[in-house]
Amino acid sequence: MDRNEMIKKLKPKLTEKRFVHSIGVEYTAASLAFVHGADVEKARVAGLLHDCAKCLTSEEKYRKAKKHGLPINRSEKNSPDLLHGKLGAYYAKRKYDIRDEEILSAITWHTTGHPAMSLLDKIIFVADYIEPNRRMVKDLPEIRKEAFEDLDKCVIHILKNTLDYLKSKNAIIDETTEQTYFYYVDNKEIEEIRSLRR
Ligand code: DGI
Ligand code: FE
Ligand code: FE
Repeated sequence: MDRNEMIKKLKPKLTEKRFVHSIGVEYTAASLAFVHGADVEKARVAGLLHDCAKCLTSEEKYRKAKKHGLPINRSEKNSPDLLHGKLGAYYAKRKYDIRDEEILSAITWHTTGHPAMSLLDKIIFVADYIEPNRRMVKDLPEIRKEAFEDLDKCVIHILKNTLDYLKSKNAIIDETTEQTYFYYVDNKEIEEIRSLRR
């Protein structure tokens, strides 16, 4: 399926705002792929489709995820919007004919992140947060700079701010979001210790 065909299918599934965001993530992911040496085409496709299941209602997300046999954890049961990554990957495969596991993984994990993400996973996770149409959030200019200079530092910064935000709202925190944060904080520390020894 070429890009025009994907867009023709995707546009009616999203609100205008969500569609504009998706194009923003597509191009931001491509730019990050240039800098970090990832596959630009895969970054574009994953960016374009990452929120393809976002504009269903919470009930629909829960119902469709259940119907298609996707695993649903406790926090997803409480906040079914969290399912739009997994459900999005399902639709990317079934409705947009995406067979590439790297693209499907990046879509699956774009909201919570995941410990030991691939380069493409990280690019989509970050592009989603920094794309130009995103409304201003705390530290965004700094986070945008980090995205092109130190991707892991940027991932940590985004997760830290997301966790702080969720805690301030008393929202239920998905264990994957928290595990991802600790994974990258630990990983960075280990890297720093190694570089001191050299
Ligand atoms: O779909 P987008 O809005 O483009 O971005 P996204 O897929 O990153 O979703 C963002 C929302 O997800 C934001 O409101 C915070 C929320 N979120 C991220 N991690 C968690 C979470 N919500 C809950 N309840 N728990 C989490 O661990
Ligand atoms: Fe999303
Ligand atoms: Fe998004």
